[in-house]
Amino acid sequence: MGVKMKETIERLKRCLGDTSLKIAIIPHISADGDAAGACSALWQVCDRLGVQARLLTCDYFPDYLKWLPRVPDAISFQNRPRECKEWLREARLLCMLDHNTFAREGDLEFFTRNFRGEVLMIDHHPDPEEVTYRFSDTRVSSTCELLYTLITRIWGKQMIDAGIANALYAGISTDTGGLSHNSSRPRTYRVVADLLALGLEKEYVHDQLYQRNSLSRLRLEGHCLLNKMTIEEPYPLAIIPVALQELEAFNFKDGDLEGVVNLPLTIEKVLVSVQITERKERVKLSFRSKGEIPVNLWAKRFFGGGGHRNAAGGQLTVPLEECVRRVRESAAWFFSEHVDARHLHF
Ligand SMILES: [Mn+2]
Repeated sequence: MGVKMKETIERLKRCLGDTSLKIAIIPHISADGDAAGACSALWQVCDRLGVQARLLTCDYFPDYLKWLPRVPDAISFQNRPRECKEWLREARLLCMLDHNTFAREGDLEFFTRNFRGEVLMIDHHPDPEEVTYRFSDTRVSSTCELLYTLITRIWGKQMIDAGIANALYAGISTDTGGLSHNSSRPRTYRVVADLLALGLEKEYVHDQLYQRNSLSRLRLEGHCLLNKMTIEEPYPLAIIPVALQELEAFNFKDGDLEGVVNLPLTIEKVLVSVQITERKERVKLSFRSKGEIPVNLWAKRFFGGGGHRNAAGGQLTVPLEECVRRVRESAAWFFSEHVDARHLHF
């Protein structure tokens, strides 16, 4: 831990020691388990400190994350914009969790960029924006792992109770595919071991996250694999384009396609997988890869997005077919520029 980090922790500790402080906690658009887990954990810490917090989101949390303490109390800018704006005027600390730029806060961006108080960022994506207190480390498994370190450095392990441990573990587990990727550092397992000792209810969290599928969600997954997935030979690339109409036919709810993009990578020779999903006003893209292949560069160059080396996202406001065409066309560039020639063929 560098001097600057120590100094930042001291300043942050003083700042959060003031119980008259009001804080706003904000996840990224289309919150995932890591964003929601971190927001839940941080709000629970605020509750224990007696600090008033609100969780503001530009959209809605998916149902499979609503068991997380405090997540059901989130205020959405979609249906309660006035309350969001009011809290952002009153709050003195804004906490952006699991994202590196205000640009990932959807319609809240305009108001958060013009926020007058201090800003805390806790995140693990590359190229973070400059803010007052920045904890950003691309080597950690998840924002929740980094948040654990921050909480215990500031208040000690006694700050972590079962509710906070569950939330932090939810983030670590979902961002690593159940500790399968992004989790090669011993530190991640030490954090999980600590969380277990501090009351983590691991079976409960697994059950909530992974064993509460609806029948229509599982059928949608089957439809994607059976009818939609194509292998884009000669490249070791799978794509899964899904139209809005199909989503509606399967009674789609936010979060229902979570993890589907990872499934093609279980095919031996597939090295890159792209999920292309048509939503109401845009087409969302989700990129995954194996090993050294940097799909974030592909997402950034052609699809207005970015992310991690092995997991990235993007979006376009063009029709679905046009988006699929651009993925196919730019695949030639991506595979020749960024993929080792010996992996070039399926
Ligand atoms: Mn994350």
